[in-house]
Amino acid sequence: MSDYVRTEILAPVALLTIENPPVNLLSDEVWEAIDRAVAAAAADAAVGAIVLMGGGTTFVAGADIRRFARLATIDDAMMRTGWTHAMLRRLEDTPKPLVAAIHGHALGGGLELAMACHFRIATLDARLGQPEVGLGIIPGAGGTQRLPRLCGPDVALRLCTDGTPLTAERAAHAGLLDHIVAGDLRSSALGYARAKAVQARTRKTREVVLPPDVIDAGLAACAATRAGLAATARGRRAPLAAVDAIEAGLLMSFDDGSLREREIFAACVVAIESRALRHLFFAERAAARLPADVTRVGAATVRYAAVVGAGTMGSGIAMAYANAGLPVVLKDVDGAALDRAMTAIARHYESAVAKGRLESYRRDRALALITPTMDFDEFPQVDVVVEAVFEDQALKERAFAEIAAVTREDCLLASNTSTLDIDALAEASGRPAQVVGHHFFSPANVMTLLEIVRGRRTSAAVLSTSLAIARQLGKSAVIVGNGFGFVANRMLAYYLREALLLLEEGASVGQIDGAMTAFGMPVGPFALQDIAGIDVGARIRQHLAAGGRTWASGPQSRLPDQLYRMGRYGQKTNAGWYRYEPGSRHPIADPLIEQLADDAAGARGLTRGAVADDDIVARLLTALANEGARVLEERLAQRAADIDVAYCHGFGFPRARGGPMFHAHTIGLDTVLARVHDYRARFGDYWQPAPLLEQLVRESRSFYEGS
Ligand code: T1G
Repeated sequence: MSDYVRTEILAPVALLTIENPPVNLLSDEVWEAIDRAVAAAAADAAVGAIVLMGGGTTFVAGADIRRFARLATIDDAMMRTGWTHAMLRRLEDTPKPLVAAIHGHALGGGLELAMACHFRIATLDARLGQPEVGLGIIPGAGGTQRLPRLCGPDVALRLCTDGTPLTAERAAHAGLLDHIVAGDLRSSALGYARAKAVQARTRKTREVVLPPDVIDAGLAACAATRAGLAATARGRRAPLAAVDAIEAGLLMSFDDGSLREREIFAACVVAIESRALRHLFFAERAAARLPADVTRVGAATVRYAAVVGAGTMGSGIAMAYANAGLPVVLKDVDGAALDRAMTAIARHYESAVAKGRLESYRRDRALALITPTMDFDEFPQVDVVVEAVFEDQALKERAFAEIAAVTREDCLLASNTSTLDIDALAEASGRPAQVVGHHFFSPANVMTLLEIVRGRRTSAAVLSTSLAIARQLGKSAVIVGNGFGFVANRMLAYYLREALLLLEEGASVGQIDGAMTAFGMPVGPFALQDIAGIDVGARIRQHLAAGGRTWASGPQSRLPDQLYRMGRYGQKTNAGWYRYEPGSRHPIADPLIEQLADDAAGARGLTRGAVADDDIVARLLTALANEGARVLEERLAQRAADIDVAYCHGFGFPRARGGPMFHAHTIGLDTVLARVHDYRARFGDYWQPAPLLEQLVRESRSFYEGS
C-alpha cells in the first residue's frame, strides 16, 4: 500500500481507496500514487475491473491549492498541467474497466479524475462540480474538455463559470453519472465493477465526438455566456477564461483543446486574481478558528434565539436566524415598532418570492420562525440573545441588565453595537463572561460579515459558540478586539475622511463613487453613506463630542454634519449625498452638493480643482491599509488576513483583489509607505505612517508572516 492509496484485491475487482484526510486533496504525491496504483492493478492478472474511491467522508475535493504557490511562472504551470493531463490520459487508457465511486464531494481535480475513469457512480448526497472559478482559475486537468463531452456545453459552461456543484441527481441527469447508489457505496461499487469486469468494456471520455449541431449550439452558448458575464463578472477574469477553454474544446481536437486549457489555466493561476482568491480561501478558514490564546472548548448548541430591539438591524438579525432555520423571538417595548418590523420583514420575504429569489415555502417557514413579543416570557428558554437597541450606552447597559435577569446562566449575551464599549455592557450585565459583541453589517440578513467582539472577560465557550453561530447563520466570522469601531468601521472612518476631503478638493461625489466602483467596490463611499444613513455617523460624532472625544485627529469635513442638520440622511429621507425619487434607490446627482463643497473649500481657503480617478483610488486605499496596519499594531485584529475577510464580507471589497491589506501587499508596501509620506507632505501631518508599515518596509517583510 502506498502512502495515499490503499489497494485491496477482491478478485476480480481491485478496490483503490485514496487516503489523504480530511478531504483527499490531490497533491503531486497523491496524483502520482493514484497513477502507480491504477497501473499496478491493471497489470494484475487477477483483476478484471478497478474501483477508485475516497477514504473518509468524501471522494476528492480537488487539487491541493497550497501547492499553487510553487507555480510562479506560466512555464511552471504548463509543466505541472502537462504531467496531470498525461497521467489522466494513462488512466483513461487503462485496459480494464475503471469505475469512480463517489461520495461527499468530487470537486475540481476530483471531478476531472472521475471523468477520466470509464464509469462513474455516486451516493445520493454526493456533490460534483468545478469550483475553480471561485479561486480565480479554471479546471486545469482536462475538465473543460471532458465535461462538454459528458454533459454537453451548456452544463459545462454553467459548472465552470458559476462554480456551484451539482447534486448527484442533477449530475446523473446531465450525463456525469452512470448510476446513483442507494445503499453502501463500497459494496455497490464492488458489485457494479464485477459486472463491468464481465463486460470487459472501457469507455474513454476523450473519444466522445459531439455532433455538429451540439457544437454549434455550444458555440452560441459560449457567446451568450460571455455576454452575460459582461454584466456580472465585475472585472473577474476566470469566468471568461473558462468560456474560452470550453469554446476551444468545441473548435479543436481533444489534444489541441487540452493544450489551450493548460495555457489558459497557466495564465490564470499566476495572476493576482487567483492569488487573491486563494488567499481569501484560507483567510476565511483561519478567521473562523478560535484565537491561539483561547482554550479549546466546544461550542454550546444554539437552538433558540432572541433579538431585543426591532429596528432595522434587529429585524435583519431576526431574519438571519430564521433564514438559518432557527426560531427567534423579536422583542421591543414599542408595539408599533414591532408591527412595523414584522410588516417590513413580511414585505422583504414577499419581494424575494416575487423576484423568484425565494421559494414560497421558505418564506412561510422563515416567517413562522420569527415571533414578535413585548415581554420576556420566552427568554428563559433561549440560548442566545442579541441586543440591538438604539446606539446609546446607557440604554444598552439597561438592556443588558434586564436581559441577564431573565435568561439562563449559560445564555450567550451578544450586543450588535457598532461603536460602544463591550466591556461596559458586560459589567452592566453582571455576567461578563457570557457577553460578547456580534456586530452584524447592514442589511444583517444579507451581508456575510460577523465581527465577534471579544471583551476582556468573554469566555472561551462564548467565543467558540459565537463561531458556531456564525457558521449556522452562513456568516464569515472575524474575532476582533474591543476598540472604537472595532475593525471594519474603524478603518472605514479613515477611508470616508479622504473621500470627503477629496470632494472639497475638487472631485465630485459621482466621480469619487465612480472611481471606487471601477476599482471593484459594489458602491462608492458616498452611496454607502446614503445607504447606511448620514444620521448614524452624525450621532456617533455627537456621542463622542459629548464625552469630549473625536474619532481621530486631523482635518474633518463639516459637510456630513451639515447634511444631517438639513435632514438629508440619505436614502431614508430621499436625499443625502444624492437625491432619490420617492420609493427609488437610484442615486441622482444633486447640484446642491457641489455648491456645499465649493463653500466648504472656500472656508478652508481651498480652490477646488481636477482630481484624477487613480489618485482617488490610491488615496482611499492607502488610508485603509495604513489604518489597517495600526489595527494590527493595537491587536484589534489577529492578522492582516482577518482584515481582508472583514472588508470583503462587510463592504464587498472585490474578492479578486484579496482585501485592502492584500491589495497593499500586491502593489508593494514600499509604494504604500511612499504614498503616505507624499500625502503627509501635501495634506498635513495627520498622514502619519503606521509604525508597523514602516517596520515591514524596513525589514522587507509582508503583512503575511511567512508568505
Ligand atoms: N486546497 C487546499 N486545502 C484545502 C482545499 C484545497 N482545494 N480544500 C479544503 N482544504 C482544506 C481547508 O483549508 C481545511 O484546512 C480542510 O481542508 C478542510 O476543509 C486540478 C486546479 C470540500 C466543501 O475549490 O470547498 O482542483 O482549516 O474546512 O467545511 O483542475 O473544503 O483544516 O487546516 O473547507 O468540510 C478545486 C475547496 C481546487 C474545493 C469541504 N476544489 N474545498 O468543506 O472542510 S482547484 C475546491 C471546499 C482544482 C483542478 C483544479 C471545502 C469542501 P484546515 P474545509 P469542509
